[in-house]
Amino acid sequence: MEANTAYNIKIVVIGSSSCGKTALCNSLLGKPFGHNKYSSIDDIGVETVSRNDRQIKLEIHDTAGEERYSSVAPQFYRNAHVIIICYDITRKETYDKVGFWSSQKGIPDTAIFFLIGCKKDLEERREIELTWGREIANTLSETQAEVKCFETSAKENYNIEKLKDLIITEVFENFKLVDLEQRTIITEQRIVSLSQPTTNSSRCWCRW
Ligand SMILES: Nc1nc2c(ncn2[C@@H]2O[C@H](COP(=O)(O)OP(=O)(O)OP(=O)(O)O)[C@@H](O)[C@H]2O)c(=O)[nH]1
Ligand SMILES: [Mg+2]
Repeated sequence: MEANTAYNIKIVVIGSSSCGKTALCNSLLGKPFGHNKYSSIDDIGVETVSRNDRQIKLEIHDTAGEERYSSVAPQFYRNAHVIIICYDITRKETYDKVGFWSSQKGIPDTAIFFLIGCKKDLEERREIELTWGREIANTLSETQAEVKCFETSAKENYNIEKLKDLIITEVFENFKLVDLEQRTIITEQRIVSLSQPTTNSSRCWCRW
């Protein structure tokens, strides 16, 4: 009976200002690369994909990395299945902040982490080697499940499908199906949850 069941994967994308979060989110959502002039405010996009007869909604939460929003409100992480921590391979200071972002208050213990080095196409300006990214991912893996690290380019659509596929594979391997059954609807203004993730499925509540 899985064929008609919709599953929902909540993904929160975090990292320092201008490291490429919004461009990555747009790529995951199949939107073309464009030069973003403005810093993001928190934003949500949804991409529906089909895998093995399963309809899967990737609910992608983009966040603002500006200093004045130097952390993300804990409730933003509620029920997140996946946390993508981004850094910019051309700016070491964004790599140095990975530890800060990984230890944000509110990130569920069960969340699966990906560490993504953005802007791989800018090789001539590279400051961070992939091996450095993998080192920090290994360090993070000491306190949570294995953290996968690789590089993407939103501009050249490089490794975007790989990231999407790995997210789906990892989530279906690590979460029970009941934890993924769709329990939110997206309205123009907000996401309304239709059930509690744990016991009381009759109660309604809003994420914000
Ligand atoms: N060459 C190249 N530039 C990129 C890539 N991704 C993002 N950029 C550029 O880097 C700048 C910042 O990208 P954003 O995606 O807005 O960064 P952000 O992390 O969302 O920034 P904030 O919302 O301010 O925290 C923009 O000028 C993008 O066009 C990429 O893969 N390659
Ligand atoms: Mg942004």
